[in-house]
Amino acid sequence: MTGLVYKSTGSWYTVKTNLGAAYQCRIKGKFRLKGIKSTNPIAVGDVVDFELETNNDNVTGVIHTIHDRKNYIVRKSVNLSKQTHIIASNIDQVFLLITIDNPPTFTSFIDRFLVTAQAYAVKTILLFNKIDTYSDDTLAEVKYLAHIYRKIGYECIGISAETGKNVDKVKALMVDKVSMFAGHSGVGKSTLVNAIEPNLDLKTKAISTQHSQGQHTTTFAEMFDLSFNAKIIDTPGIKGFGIVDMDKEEVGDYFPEFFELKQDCKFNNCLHVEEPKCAVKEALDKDEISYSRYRSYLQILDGEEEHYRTDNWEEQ
Ligand SMILES: Nc1nc2c(ncn2[C@@H]2O[C@H](COP(=O)(O)OP(=O)(O)OP(=O)(O)O)[C@@H](O)[C@H]2O)c(=O)[nH]1
Ligand SMILES: [Mg+2]
Ligand SMILES: [Zn+2]
Repeated sequence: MTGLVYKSTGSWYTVKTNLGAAYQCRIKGKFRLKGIKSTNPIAVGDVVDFELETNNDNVTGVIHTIHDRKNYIVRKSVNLSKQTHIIASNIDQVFLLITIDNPPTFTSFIDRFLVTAQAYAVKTILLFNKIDTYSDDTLAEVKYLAHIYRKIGYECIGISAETGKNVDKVKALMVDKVSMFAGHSGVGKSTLVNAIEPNLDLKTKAISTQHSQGQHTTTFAEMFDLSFNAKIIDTPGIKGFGIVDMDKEEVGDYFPEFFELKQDCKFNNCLHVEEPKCAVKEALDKDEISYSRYRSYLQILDGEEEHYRTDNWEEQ
C-alpha cells in the first residue's frame, strides 16, 4: 500500500492512504537515504510504501520504501550535534510566521530561513502575525520589513490569527496546495491553523504560560486535511537556523537581489566581499540593497552561527 506521512512521533508514523484510511506504521530495518544525513529517516509529507501486519487483532504497518522527495525543508541544529533534521517534505509553499516582539524574530533568522527554502526551491510567503498587539512604532517596523522583502519578490501579509485579520488572504493562497507553517515558538502557528479551521482545535500556548522557559506547545510536525481542499503542516517552533552545507560561491545565489546583479560583477566568481567592481556592493552603497540582508549574507558566508536569545526560546 502507498500512503502519505501525516505525523511522526519518533518510532511511529501515521500514514494515510488516498482512500483516507490511517495506519500506525514503523520502519523496517535501517533507512539510508542518498546524500542526506538526518536524525529522522522519514518526515511528514513523505510518500511511503508499507505492508500491513496483524498482532493480536492490532493492525499496524511496516514501511519499506520511501518515494523520491520533490523537496524538503531541513534544519541544522545550531549548537548541539550539527545533525540535520528534515522538518517536512513535498511541500508547495511555506508560510514563515514572524512577530516583532513576544517573541522577537530577527532578520538574521528570516534570511537564513529564506536561503534554505530558496536552496530547496520551496516558495516562501512572509506572515507578520499579532498585528493586533502592535504599537505604531512596531507597525512601522513591520511596514519597513515588508517593504524590504516585497522588493526582492517575497509576498508579505500582516495578519492577526487572534482577530482573524487577513486570515482569508492566507486561506485563499492555500487552496489546492500543501503548505507548511514555520517560525519561532510562540509566533502563533497553531493559533493560525485554528483560525483557518476552528474544528481542529489545536493546542496553543495559554497566555499565562507564555513566558515559561523553553516551552514548546507543538512538539511534532503534523499534517492536517482542511475543508477547502488544502493541507497544512503545523510544525514545532525553531529557534536558530543553521545553514546546511553550502559552498561559499553558492550562498549569494539564494539571495534573489544579489543573484540578479551577479552578472554585473567584474569577477564571475565574485563573493561580493572585497572584490573590486562588485555590483552587489555598489548597489549596497546606493541603498538599493538592504544592509540587513547584506549583513545576514556575510554572517552565513563566515559560517557564523546565528545570534539568538538563549533566555526564552529553546530549540526543539
Ligand atoms: N494577540 C495575539 N496573540 C496571538 C496571535 N496569534 C497567536 N497569539 C498567541 O500567541 C501564543 C502562542 O501561540 P501558538 O499558536 O501556541 O504558537 P506556536 O507558533 O504554535 O508555538 P509552538 O507550538 O511552541 O511552536 C498564544 O497565547 C496565542 O493565543 C495574534 O495574532 N494576536
Ligand atoms: Mg504550535
Ligand atoms: Zn560581487
